[in-house]
Amino acid sequence: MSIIDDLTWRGAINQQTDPNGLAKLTSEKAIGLYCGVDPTGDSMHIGHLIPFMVLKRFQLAGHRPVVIIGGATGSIGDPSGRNSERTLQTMDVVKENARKLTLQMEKLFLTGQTDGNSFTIVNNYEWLSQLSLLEFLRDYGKHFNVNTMLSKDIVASRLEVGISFTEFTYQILQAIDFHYLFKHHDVQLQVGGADQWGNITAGLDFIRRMEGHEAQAYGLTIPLMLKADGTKFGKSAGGAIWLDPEKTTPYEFYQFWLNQQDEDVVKFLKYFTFLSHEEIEALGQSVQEQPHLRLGQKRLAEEITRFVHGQASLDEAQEITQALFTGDVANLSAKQIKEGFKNMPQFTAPRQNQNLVIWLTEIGLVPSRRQAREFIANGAISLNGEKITDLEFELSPDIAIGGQYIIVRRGKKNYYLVTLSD
Ligand code: 485
Repeated sequence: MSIIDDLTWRGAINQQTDPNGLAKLTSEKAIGLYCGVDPTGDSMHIGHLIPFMVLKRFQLAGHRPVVIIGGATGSIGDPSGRNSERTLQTMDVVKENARKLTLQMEKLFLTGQTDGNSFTIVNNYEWLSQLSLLEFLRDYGKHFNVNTMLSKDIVASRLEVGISFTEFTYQILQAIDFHYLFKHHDVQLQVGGADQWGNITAGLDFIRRMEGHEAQAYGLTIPLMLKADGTKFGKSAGGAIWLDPEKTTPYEFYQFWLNQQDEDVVKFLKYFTFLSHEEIEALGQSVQEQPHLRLGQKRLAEEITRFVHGQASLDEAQEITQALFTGDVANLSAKQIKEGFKNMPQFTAPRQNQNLVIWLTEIGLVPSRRQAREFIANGAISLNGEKITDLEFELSPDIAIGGQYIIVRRGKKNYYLVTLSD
């Protein structure tokens, strides 16, 4: 199956500038293609992953992906999809963000790669920062028609509230990039999310102006991801799902995928895994016939966590998941506890021996001693995985995991993390 047919099957194509031309070209030879990202933040999130996984699919099919880190464009900010002017960030912040995104990108494209696979990463600050004002106006600006620029959705939708000359000019910068990569990296295709259509077509127009009408360059966009229930994709209660393990731990990342609705699983397997069509269809059947097994969700969470964070982090995430499910938490490491309990209720307790009933009420975990006694007598309380039913139980700080943590579980599902203070 051709790469374009595969993308179509995955539902990953929104618009194409010339579907037949691109299908023909990609079946005839290995092409260069690119997608850009702006370092407006210090990490990518899972929404960014979709176009880059499309690039990766091209790479696996023998094509040559190029990634642009927008050190220059990111210092301006794309007006696409925003209804108000951005506040400029300092160049230092943009630079630091660019460094972080470059590392994330290298991890995605280089890990587990065999030598044959080509991958290039460039920063558009390299060439865009070299343009002088007069060069910009004479060699580039002259080829852009303001009427066409105004008609782009992104600009048109901003005319009422206003748009600065700076943001208005953004599309020219992205167009210069496409032309630059066309000339210097033999790139013939730009990929992006649906909101990038206007910028991508601006680049194609510019390439044709400069290189003639026969120039073979193409654009392809990916649909905006929606969930079956209409809510926004990619957000959890705690906000965006980041690729940076410091911002979203691998355990949280794994859990996010594990908890997806049955209705969304097949769509996500198609977008976020490299599993074959047969494997995805079999998982889809399992989700329909035996939804309680959650095989689709499990496989999805495994594949994408391994791809983004590696096997070791996946193993840890699964160990934490398993321990919290069975209640057998005593063998978790301090690091695993920190990850797994990040979003659970937290308490602190002084490092001293104390009667359990008093301890539970004094740290505020249970509202009254009467209730604490009731819970304990009913066998509802366990400490680090061990059920305590003795009302006279004397709690010693020695039981803390890593000298720091005591995990309290009440009933089957309620976990609390108590950190001993010094
Ligand atoms: O030559 C280019 C320079 C910069 C860009 C692209 C080509 C970045 C682009 N203008 C942009 O703003 N991208 C967004 C970003 O950086 O967060 C998002 C898009 C989304 C998808 C994703 O990047 O909104 O649709 O393309 C990778």
